[in-house]
Amino acid sequence: MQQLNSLATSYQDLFSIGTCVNTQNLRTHRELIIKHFNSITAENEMKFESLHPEEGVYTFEAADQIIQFAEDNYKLVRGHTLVWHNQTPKWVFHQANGQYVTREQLLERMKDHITTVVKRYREHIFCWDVVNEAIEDKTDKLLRTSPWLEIIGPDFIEKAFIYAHEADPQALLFYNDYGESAPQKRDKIVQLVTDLIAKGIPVHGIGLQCHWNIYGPNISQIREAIEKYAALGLQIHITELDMSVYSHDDQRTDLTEPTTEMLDLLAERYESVFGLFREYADVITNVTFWGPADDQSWLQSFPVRSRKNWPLLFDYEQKPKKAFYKIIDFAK
Ligand code: 9MR
Repeated sequence: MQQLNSLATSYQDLFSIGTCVNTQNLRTHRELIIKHFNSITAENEMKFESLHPEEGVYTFEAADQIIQFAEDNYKLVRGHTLVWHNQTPKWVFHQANGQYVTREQLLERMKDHITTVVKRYREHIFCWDVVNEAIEDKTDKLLRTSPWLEIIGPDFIEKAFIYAHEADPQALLFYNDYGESAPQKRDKIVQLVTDLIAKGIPVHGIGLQCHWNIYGPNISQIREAIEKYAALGLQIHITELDMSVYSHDDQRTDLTEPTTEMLDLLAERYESVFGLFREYADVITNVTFWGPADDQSWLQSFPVRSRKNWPLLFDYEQKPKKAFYKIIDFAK
């Protein structure tokens, strides 16, 4: 049988290729990850609730295991994520009597968390998603409601970047969000980052999550978004790429295998988005998939329960799909 080329090796002159990992798939998908990816992101193990479940209690075992894997196998590590409204334990925002902490107290807790985590992995993590998903996507407001915003105010974002930069001046610091190609949200992200740059805040990149599906967003919308982000003069990372085989409002749960049409469309979409990424390889410096293979995708049974999905390049058996061949063949 013909040997499969490595995805990461094929792209080594353009950008690094990543996958999110967890302590389970580092065992079950070990060879696949080692062969095809040269960058990894912890799927959950470096989030606030994983690292810092109680005040004064840090639990680093799982994150350390991921770092060790990266060291042993020469992988880059993207840090994910320092400040987020999700997967952050309640204690962070509350006093013993249940009331919110003060602005000063929350800033102190944020600083303690960021400093401890970023310093611990200083030698190993080349970039951090410092603030994740802070933009509001339903109304006209710029920032989504969260305890971070309510207690500290909008400058919680700049403070997070400043603390992260103090803890590791070498690390590249990213603002990371989803829905990045929709014009309204895109413009809000651009506004937020433009303001940070104008204030001299140490921000070095924009993370475009790119949780897409086989029907959209369309290529011209993605191109327009990349153009606008590139104009900010920062690096772009594609941080959580996947391509659901269902449109947004499709609720069907009957499929046990993807249809041929789905796999063809998936291949076509991956082919065209990677064509675009290659065109912008001077600003796009990392492309990370949100999972090494279909069976490890967060989209299994989410957001529709008991529904299978096939959003990645490798299938349940960890075999390459048509989409894989479409993006690895560009040199020909
Ligand atoms: O893939 C992650 C899943 O295992 C978790 O249950 C979920 C909890 O919020 O987070 C998933 O990863 C998210 C990432 O950290 C931020 N962007 C959206 C991702 C998918 O929900």
